[in-house]
Amino acid sequence: MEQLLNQIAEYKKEMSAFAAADEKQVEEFRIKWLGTRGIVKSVMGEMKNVAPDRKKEAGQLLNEFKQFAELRFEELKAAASGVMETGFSLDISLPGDPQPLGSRHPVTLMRNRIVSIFQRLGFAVAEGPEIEDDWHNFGALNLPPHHPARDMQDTFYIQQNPDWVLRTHTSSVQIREMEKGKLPIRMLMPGRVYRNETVSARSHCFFHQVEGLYIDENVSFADLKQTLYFFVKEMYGKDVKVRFRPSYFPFTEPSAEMDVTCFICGGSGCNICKKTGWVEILGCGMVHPNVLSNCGIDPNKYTGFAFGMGIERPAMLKYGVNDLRLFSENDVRFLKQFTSAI
Ligand code: 2U9
Repeated sequence: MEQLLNQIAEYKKEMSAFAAADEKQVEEFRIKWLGTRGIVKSVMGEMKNVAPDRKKEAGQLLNEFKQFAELRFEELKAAASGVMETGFSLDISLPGDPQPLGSRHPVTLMRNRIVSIFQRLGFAVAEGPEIEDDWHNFGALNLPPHHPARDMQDTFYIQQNPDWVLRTHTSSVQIREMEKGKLPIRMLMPGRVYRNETVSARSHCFFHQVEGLYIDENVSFADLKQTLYFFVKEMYGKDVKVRFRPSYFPFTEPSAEMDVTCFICGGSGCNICKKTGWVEILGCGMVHPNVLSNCGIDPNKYTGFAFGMGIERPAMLKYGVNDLRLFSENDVRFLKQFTSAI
């Protein structure tokens, strides 16, 4: 009996000291200790050699020994299969869950194309808030108090504060840049803008635009034209022709709209250009002296040009999209169709 006690103590020590590197070694442990010809079984067989008056004590001891071996086996199995104390199973060798890869939105692709052309001319990108105060959206831009653009019909006003609007153009970001007083300014303002319009295939209550602003000493209309010529050649190809038509914006004087020969029909006349052979792509002009002084810039020393263009229309033409609403429905079947390097 004493010999059995010592033997069991030795075996327990051996089992405790054993560590399995993998599940194969756990199985080897099971066969050695708990298998049909394993050590536990043969130790249990010692029962027949124990004196009758100590059989009860030996029975308890042997049962406890068997439980010890079983528990140790469970521990080794859990450690090898990565079952942690929390009960979560983690197998780091399994492949990860597949993450479906998204694609860039067509409006983002078109914005990036436009922005990258002007960046090569040294224009930096600036962003600003979509909720604006009346001054930055209208007042500073020389829009008089009763200008139709301020009408509730055209502009979303914020109920809690009549001084706040959803910006109707990104020109408000230019005003913020000019107010900082750091000149010269050569900046591009891409962003989302809001107009109170009924949503349809051709108009939406929000859309995206890119505006640009260049202010320095001696900036002229010739600089404006050359900058936009460069943009058009990069964007639509070197064979495209350009024309300027006089226009009116309260924040620029003189103002113009720029057309390019229709890149769908090449100028011969189609539905897109309404048979005129020309497509309007942007508005532009020399920054009005009132706008400069509103932002603390001396109009006798500095001049500047500005331009603005929508993003959705060129994106619709390039990608053959015929309904503006598709851009904001977030239907992945629509979105996954567009790819590009930028
Ligand atoms: C400042 C001064 C002048 C930005 C300009 C336009 C002309 C223009 C429209 C084109 C299509 C907006 O997206 S659209 O509806 N924009 O025609 N934007 S000049 O003039 C500025 C901007 C900022 C301080």
